[in-house]
Amino acid sequence: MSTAHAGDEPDALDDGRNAYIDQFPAEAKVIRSAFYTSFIALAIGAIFGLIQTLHRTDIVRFIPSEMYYTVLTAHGVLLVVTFTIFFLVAVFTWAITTSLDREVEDIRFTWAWYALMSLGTLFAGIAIFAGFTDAVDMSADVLFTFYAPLQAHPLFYIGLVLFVIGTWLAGADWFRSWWMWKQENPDERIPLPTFMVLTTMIMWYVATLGVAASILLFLLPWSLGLIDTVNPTLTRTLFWFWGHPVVYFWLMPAYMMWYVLLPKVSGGRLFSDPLARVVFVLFLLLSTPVGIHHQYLDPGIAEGFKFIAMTNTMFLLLPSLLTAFTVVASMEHGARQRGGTGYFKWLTALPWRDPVFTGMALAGLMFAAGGFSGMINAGMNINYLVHNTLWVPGHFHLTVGTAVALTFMAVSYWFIPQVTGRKLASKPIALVQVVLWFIGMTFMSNAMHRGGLLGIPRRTAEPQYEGFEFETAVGSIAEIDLQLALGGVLLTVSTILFVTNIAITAFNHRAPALEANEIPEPLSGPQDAPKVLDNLKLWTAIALVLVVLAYTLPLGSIVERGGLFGPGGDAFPMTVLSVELALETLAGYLSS
Ligand code: HAS
Ligand code: CU
Repeated sequence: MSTAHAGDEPDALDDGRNAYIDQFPAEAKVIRSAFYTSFIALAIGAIFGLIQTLHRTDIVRFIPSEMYYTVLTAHGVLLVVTFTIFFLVAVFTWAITTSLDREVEDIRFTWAWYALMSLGTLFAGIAIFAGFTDAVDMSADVLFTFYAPLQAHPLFYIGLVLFVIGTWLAGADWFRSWWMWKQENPDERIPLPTFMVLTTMIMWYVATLGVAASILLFLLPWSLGLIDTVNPTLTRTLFWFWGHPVVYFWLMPAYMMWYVLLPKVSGGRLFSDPLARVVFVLFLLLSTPVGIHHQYLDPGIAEGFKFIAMTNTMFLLLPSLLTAFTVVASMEHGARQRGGTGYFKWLTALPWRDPVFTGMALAGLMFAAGGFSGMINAGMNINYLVHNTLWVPGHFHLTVGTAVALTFMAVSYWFIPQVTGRKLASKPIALVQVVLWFIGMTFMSNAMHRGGLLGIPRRTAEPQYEGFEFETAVGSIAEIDLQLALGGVLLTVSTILFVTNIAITAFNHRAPALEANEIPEPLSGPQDAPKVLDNLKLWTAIALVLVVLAYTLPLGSIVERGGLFGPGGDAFPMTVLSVELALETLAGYLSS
């Protein structure tokens, strides 16, 4: 593992030879492609975001309201699936190669999963964008939560399947690297970044079982016309089986950045490697058996099961609270290395002019608020107040929309020079960009939370009901709308600054000197972590047991009550008919 103590002589630093692109030129190419794909999705997704805020607040309407769901689906899918997950695969490939200090086993395989993910995105994208025109009979206005009764064109589901298989293969690639490394280093602890990748991927393998079952057994056959009904509660439950853990699939790479890169750019070292391992193990164990907290208001699931999901969710706060502690402690260590003193005065010694640092620190700060609104969501009774209101988008624009997105943008200013060898086009603009995101999101998410408490619904082009006035205790609806729109505009400006800065960097001249691609050693290293933490088989087994415990009874009772294919729904005659039809066509074709 390439490591260096922060206090060491910067022998390898600044000689321009130890950047990632110099160490792993072939991998740098794949990583670059994944980053660029991710940023294209960000740019397009952001435009739809602006259209929505201006539409909902009735300030400017670019589209007829009937098109709102198409816009919202494109916004959601491009940002929370394409932007985040392409970014993740880039960062994870970097983490594996850097921390194991070895190339991928077969670069063609790496390109293959990248290609499969891209193809999946293309298919799903075509289905979504076709919704904008009547020229083709195709649409996928199903929102990023694509469960029944909304139905998409089969191409949308096929695209998702290819995309997910792509991520599975990516995971296989990383596991293989680790396995080969382990044969050569049987007695060594798993390097921390690799440990984070592996635990995240095991969590992902478990979680995707739900969405795979939902798409392959129900939604895809249903949209192909092979079965004529589905059980909506069942597909919703299978969706949330995956739909909650996917939020940690976005968060865990951001956490990796807070654990690995933030201490480094703060000028210090990670406070504790063992605590970081505990956090990732807890996410692996607890991310999946909580999905029902998205269904507190769903009829057809007994209260007891909801209560269990709530209890598990409250336990799941622990890894984030541990993270808050460890990450702030590491920042403090960095600040003190830089001469910071006092109880709080050390904060001023941090490198606030560095966009990589400031972006991540502001993302963390906002996540403290986002985590808090998450705790409120998670309370079963208080959830009744906020569910399906604008409060929920307020919550997730702080979490995925800031903790994750702002961290990703901030670290891009470090990564893009590393994987291209080029000089960052403008550091001051980068700094303005991250601060602007923070300010824009403060306006937008605060307004969303407040609006939600008044009962303004989410996911509608026309939030104002006719003949009904929302009552505000402070301010007015007009003022909330204005803040929402102002926030949306600032976020758009911030995105434009980000994408332009990165695009110019990609074509910029070669950086004369780049920082070395090294990860400082933690203050308390893996030698202080109990060996059992690295026992991936054990954690996988426990994670599976918890999932079985949390889901068997609810799924069983949903199927018992509503039927596997919905009340009265019977898949088999349709399937048999379609097979018969296919055989007849084939026979006709052969005999002609
Ligand atoms: Fe959530 C709904 C509960 C975290 C995303 N969530 C959503 C939806 C999304 C989402 C997208 O229980 C909407 C889905 C839809 O369309 O319907 N969420 C939680 C809880 C947490 C949580 C308990 N959510 C996330 C994360 C997301 C995300 C992370 C994306 C990445 N969420 C819910 C519930 C719902 C929900 C219900 C359903 C609502 C409904 O009714 O529909 C927890 O994981 C949060 C724990 C976090 C903390 C904060 C710790 C603080 C830290 C900051 C450290 C500070 C630093 C900076 C580093 C306890 C780590 C220091 C800086 C200095 C300058 C010193
Ligand atoms: Cu959740």
